[in-house]
Amino acid sequence: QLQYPARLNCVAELLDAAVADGAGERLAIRSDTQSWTYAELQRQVDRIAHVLRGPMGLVPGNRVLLRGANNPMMAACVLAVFKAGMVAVPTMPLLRARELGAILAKAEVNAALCAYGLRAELDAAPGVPATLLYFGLDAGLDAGTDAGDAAQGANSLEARMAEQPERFDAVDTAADDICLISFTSGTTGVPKGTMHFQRDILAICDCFPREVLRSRADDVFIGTPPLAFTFGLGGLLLFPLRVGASAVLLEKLTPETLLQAIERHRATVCFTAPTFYRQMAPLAAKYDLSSLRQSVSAGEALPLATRESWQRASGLAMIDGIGATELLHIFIAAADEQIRPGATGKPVPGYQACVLDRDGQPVGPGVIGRLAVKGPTGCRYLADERQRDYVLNGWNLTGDAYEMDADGYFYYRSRTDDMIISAGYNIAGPEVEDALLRHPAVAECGVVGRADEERGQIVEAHVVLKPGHEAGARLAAELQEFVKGQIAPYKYPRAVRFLSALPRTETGKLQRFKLRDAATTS
Ligand code: 3UK
Repeated sequence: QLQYPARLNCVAELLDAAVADGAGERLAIRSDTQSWTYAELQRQVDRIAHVLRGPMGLVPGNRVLLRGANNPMMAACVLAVFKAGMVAVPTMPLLRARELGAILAKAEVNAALCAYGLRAELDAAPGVPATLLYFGLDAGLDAGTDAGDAAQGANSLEARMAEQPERFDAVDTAADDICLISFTSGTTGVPKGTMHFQRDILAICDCFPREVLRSRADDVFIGTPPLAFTFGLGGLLLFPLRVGASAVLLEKLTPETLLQAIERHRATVCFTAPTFYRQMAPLAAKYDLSSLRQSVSAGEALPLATRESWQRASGLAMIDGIGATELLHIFIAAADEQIRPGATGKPVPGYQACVLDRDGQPVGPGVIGRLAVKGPTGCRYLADERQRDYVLNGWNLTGDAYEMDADGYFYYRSRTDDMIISAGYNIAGPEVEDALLRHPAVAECGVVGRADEERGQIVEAHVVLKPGHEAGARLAAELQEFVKGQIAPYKYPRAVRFLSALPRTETGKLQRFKLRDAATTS
């Protein structure tokens, strides 16, 4: 299994080693406006690390809140915090002041580096640290957006960087020093902070991308997940660096602009969520996607209908992978000839997985139960009692209902709490969603259980239509009949509601609780 020395600094391995090995002139990070080689990235990271130690007066172990969109400076800030032996606390760009305040307090943050364009909510957050620098200020000044910009120049990270030496020796951290506190999106209750070690950063690079994706130095990684989400941090920064490849970081993405960017940058590996693939598929014919060799889907279940439509559009067999903030990255996946329709895949080499019943006993093939995972990374909640619910005898309980087959493939069914029980039948919403997505009028859908006196719960579908289709009782009845023709008739949605959009998190996850709330309050 994976072995790391007792002392290591992940950035010494990811960046300094690459430059020492001659990768200095290779492209590391590109955006629409910038292009940094490995040597340039190293200089930026080192200067930021000096700013953290010198002008900001921080010491190893201090916690630094990070706030920025996907761009080279944000990437350099994360790496600098790791390199300086400090703890990065990345935050999602759309978070509001109150949510940021909760993170500042919970993570006992000492300092912050914040993109100037995202300062408003942080400045308004309760408990914002006094030690705070903005980056990307120049962009704001050029645009002349804000009269206060000049005054803020004193707090510019770049201005401080210019005064610093070019080389910073990575702090000699222990392999199990914490370097990252990543907050879950928190669909229920207070967000949970998950703590990860220096060696965990390398461990995720040495599992999924090496064993399943088979990433190489000539790969160009591209995609949508924010660097503040571990899906994006791994896929769009750490994985490419580990093999001397390059990453394309893009700030504002739509299905069209992602397709354009794949074409323009000749990207080879794409990371995004199922909805994006679903929306890109009908547009793909207009773009040259011949450079792509793998498309990775994660964040929520990949419906078979979506897998098929993206495969038709791109010619690529998709890699579905389940990951979690608690486990840092993907732990079950399959690529190429290992792909089995309907299955997420098999445990990524390095990880073990099994399916447990309510009492924590393993169940055999073909039985739905609770997914349990063990591997080089795992859940360590920051001061949270929910640790007891997530980890049982070293096994991580992800909250997902899964089924295994006789060959050891794992099939996602639903979130454990989302299983719909109707008239004694267990019905998994995602299966009904997959059936609905096959209907030509359906663009997006979410299926939840609605309380029902007679049946306990009924299956309720929330449907977003493609342009040119009319919502109404006729179409609802047609969709119901359609589902009955696709899967066992008892699973059909007894209620159908039409919406203009589905509620989603910044990470692309359907917020089923909002659909359920809407279902009970009307
Ligand atoms: C769900 C999936 C079915 C599942 C993540 C890749 O999503 C990530 O982390 P989160 O903490 O959510 C974890 C939960 O999301 N999920 C994710 N991927 C899949 N369900 N099929 C999938 N392929 O419920 C899981 O428990 O936001 C994904 C890498 C890093 C990540 N943090």
